[in-house]
Amino acid sequence: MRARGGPGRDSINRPARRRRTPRRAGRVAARRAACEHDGMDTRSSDELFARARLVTPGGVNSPVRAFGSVGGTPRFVHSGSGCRITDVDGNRYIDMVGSWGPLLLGHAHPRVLAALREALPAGTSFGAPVEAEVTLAEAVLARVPAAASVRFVNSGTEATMSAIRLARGVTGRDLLVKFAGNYHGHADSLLVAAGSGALTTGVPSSAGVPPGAAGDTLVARYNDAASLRALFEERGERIAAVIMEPVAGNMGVVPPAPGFLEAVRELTRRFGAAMIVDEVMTGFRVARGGAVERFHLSPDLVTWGKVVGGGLPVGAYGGKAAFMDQVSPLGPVYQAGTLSGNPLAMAGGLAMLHAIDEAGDVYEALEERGRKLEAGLVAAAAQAGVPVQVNRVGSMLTVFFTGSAVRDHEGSAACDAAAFARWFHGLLSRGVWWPPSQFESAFLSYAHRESDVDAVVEAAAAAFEDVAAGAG
Ligand code: KE4
Repeated sequence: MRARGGPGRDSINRPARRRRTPRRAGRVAARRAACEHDGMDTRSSDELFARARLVTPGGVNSPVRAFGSVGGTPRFVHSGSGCRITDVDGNRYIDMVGSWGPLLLGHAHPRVLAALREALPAGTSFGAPVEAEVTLAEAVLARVPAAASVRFVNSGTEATMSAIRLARGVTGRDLLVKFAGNYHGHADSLLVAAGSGALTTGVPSSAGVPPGAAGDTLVARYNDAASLRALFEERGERIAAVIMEPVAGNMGVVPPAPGFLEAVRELTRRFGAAMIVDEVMTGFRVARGGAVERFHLSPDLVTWGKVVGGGLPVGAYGGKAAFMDQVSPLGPVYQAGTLSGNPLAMAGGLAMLHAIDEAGDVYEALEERGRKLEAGLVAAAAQAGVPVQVNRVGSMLTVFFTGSAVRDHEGSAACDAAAFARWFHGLLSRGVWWPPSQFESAFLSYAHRESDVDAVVEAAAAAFEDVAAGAG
C-alpha cells in the first residue's frame, strides 16, 4: 500500500514527488479516475481493501462494513473527531454511523481519551477484579434501578447469549421467542429471522446454525401482540424467554406500537417466561436509563453494549435478583470471559457515562436535533418527489425508501434498497457517511451541532434529487 499520511500530515514514507510529464500526467489521471468513487480519491482505501480481502473474509471484521448492499469500495477510516471522520485518503465526512451506536458524544471525546490515558500506565488486563468494574456496575445500576446486579462481558452478542442461557437455566424451559427483523448478535439461536447484517447479506438465517440450535427459537411479528399470544397459547409452558429490541433498530428504526411493550410483559408474566429487553443499541441512548426508563419497563433481564463501553469492547447483562443470583459462581448458570471487566474498557465506559451527566442536556439536545433532522429529510424527499418514510426515536433514525408506513420486518423488507443505495452514494460523495444499509439505524451524536444537521439535510436533498433523476 502506498504510504499516505493522515490528512494534513506528511507521511514519513511519502515517496518524493516525481516531475510530471504530459504522458505521466495522463497515466496518473487515468489511475486516479479508476480509483475514484463518488467523485473522491479512494486510492488508499482501494489498496487497503485489496490487501484486506487477502487476509480477512470479505476484507472486513464485520459484514455490514463491506458496503455489500450499497456497492462500491468501503472506505478505511484514518481518524475521527467530534461528528466527523477522515478516511485514509484524506476525505472528510459527517459521520452518521457513530461506530453503530457507541459514540453518543462523538468521536475521540476528551473525557474518554483522558480516562484511557490515565488507566493505561497501570496495565491492560489482570484477570482479577479491579475497582473500575465495581464503579461502572454501580453507575449502570444507578441508571437502571430495575436491575439488581450486572455482569460485564465483551460484546452485545455475549450479553444476549448469556441472558438467554440464564433465562433457560432459571425457568428450566428451552424455547426462545424473538421477533422477525430484530437482531441480538450472532449467537446460533439468535440467527433466525435476524436483522442487521443478516438482512443486509440477504441471508436471514446463517449457514452453520444446526437445526437443533435454531429449532428452539420461535419467531413472532414485531408490533403484533396477537402473533406472540398465539405462540404462548400453543407452547407457552415451554417458552423460557422473549427477547426483543424495545425500539427496533436492526430492520431500520421501528418504534414500538402503543401497547406492544406492555403486551409482551403481560404475556411473559402470565406464562412464566422471562422478558429480556435488548438495550445494546438503545441503552443510555434513548434516555439516561435507556428504553427501560423511556417506556417505564419492568423486564426480568436487560442487555447492554455500545454506549456502556464508550467505544471500547463492553457488553453487559443484568436484571432481577431471582435471575442474576443464579449466575456462576453464585448459582448453576455458567458464563465467563478472560477480558470481561477489562480495566481500560471499564475506564472508557465510566468516562462516557460521567461525560453524559456532566454535559447536562444530552438527551434534550439529541431530541431537538433529531427532530430537526427528521423534518429536514422529510421535506427534502418531498421536494424531490421521492417517497420515503422516516422513523425516529430520539437520536436513532432510518430513512425507508417506501411510500408505506414501516411497522415491522415485512414493511422494512419491502423497501427499495436500490434507491437507498443511490441515496447512500449521493450522500457519501457529498461528505456524509450514512449507514451503508437500508436495514440499519443512523445515529446522531451530541457532537452534531445544528449546523451539521443542516449540512446533512443539504447533502440529503441533493442525493434525493439524484435518486429522482435515477442517477448514480
Ligand atoms: P455486538 O456483538 O455487535 O457488540 O452486539 C450485537 C447486538 C445485539 N443487540 C442489538 C440490539 C444490536 O444492535 C447488536 C449489534 N448491532 C449491529 C448494528 N446493527 C452491530 C454492527 C455490526 O454488526 O457490525
